[in-house]
Amino acid sequence: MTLTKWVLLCCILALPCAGLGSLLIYLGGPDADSVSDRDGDGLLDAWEQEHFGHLDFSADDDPDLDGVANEAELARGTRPDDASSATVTLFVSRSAGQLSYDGLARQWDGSHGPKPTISTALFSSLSGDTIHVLSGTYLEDVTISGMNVTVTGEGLIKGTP
Ligand SMILES: [Ca+2]
Ligand SMILES: [Ca+2]
Repeated sequence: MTLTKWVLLCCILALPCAGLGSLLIYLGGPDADSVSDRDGDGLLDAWEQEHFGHLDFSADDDPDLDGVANEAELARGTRPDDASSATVTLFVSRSAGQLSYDGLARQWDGSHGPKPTISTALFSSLSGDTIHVLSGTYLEDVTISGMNVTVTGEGLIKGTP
C-alpha cells in the first residue's frame, strides 16, 4: 500500500489524522504546487516563487514597473521581474483562431492559440505588442489610432484606405 493510499484509508476510517492533513497536501507534490494559490491572490504560488522568491506581491502589483500588472504578466507568459519582457506577439488566424484563445500561439497547443480576428487581437494587446496575421482573408474595419502596436502579416496584404 502506498503512503497516499494509507493516508486516505486513515481518513476514511476516521482514525486520528492530526498532522496528516498537511502531509496529505504535501503528497500532491509538483502537480499540486503548479496549480496552488495558497495566499489566494489569483497568482500561481510556484510562479510567484520562481520570479519573486516569495508570495508577497498581489495580482495588481507591478514590481518591474513595466506597466503590466502581475496578473497580466502571468496570463501573457511574460516575466514579472523583467521590464524588457512585457511585450508579446499575438497571432491571428481566421481558420484556427477562437475568441477564447489568448493569441499567444500560431495554433492551439493545449494552452495557447490564435485570435480569430485582428480586432480581437488588438483588444487583447498592450503597448509595444506585435500582432502577426496569418494567411487568410480578413474582412474587418480596423482602426489603429493612438496604439503602439505593430501589425505584421504573411503574404500579400490588401486593404482600402
Ligand atoms: Ca498565489
Ligand atoms: Ca510588470
